[in-house]
Amino acid sequence: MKTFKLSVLFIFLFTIISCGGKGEKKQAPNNNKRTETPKEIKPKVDLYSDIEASNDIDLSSNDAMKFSKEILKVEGGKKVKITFKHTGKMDKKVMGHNFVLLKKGVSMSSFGNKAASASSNEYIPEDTEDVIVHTKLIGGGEVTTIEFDAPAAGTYRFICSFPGHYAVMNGKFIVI
Ligand SMILES: [Cu+2]
Repeated sequence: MKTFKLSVLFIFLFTIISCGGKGEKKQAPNNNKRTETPKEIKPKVDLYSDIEASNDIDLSSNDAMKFSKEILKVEGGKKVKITFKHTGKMDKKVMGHNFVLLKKGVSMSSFGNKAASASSNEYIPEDTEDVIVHTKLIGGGEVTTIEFDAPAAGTYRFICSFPGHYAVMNGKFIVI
């Protein structure tokens, strides 16, 4: 009888181990999925190639502190025209916006912090050498236009320098 009971026990244990083995095998496809995830992220990096270069840019902002575009792409060696509109209703004293194109390597936060105290000059520090070009500060319903020569090929940052805005109101300006 004892031998029979042991045999049953062995068969029982063998079944559990086998099932366990199958369970592990089932997890294998999940591990494969993990390695597939970076492949899915890759197109995000390539997104910029989907954006066509245009040197005649329409950019807007609103009362929710948002730029309508976060990636601007232009062709080098040509003029760039930016028509910048504030589609909100709030006054520029409380929700003013501008477009400030920073030179390469300029930190958005260090410039943004300096600019916040330049209220007498529409939040552009008067002696700054950090800026390529900027628009005037506008409030709800206003539109402003600037024209300038595209800087050298590369990626630049643009921000709104109204106090507290640069952290959310910023984007990349790409010259190809
Ligand atoms: Cu702003």
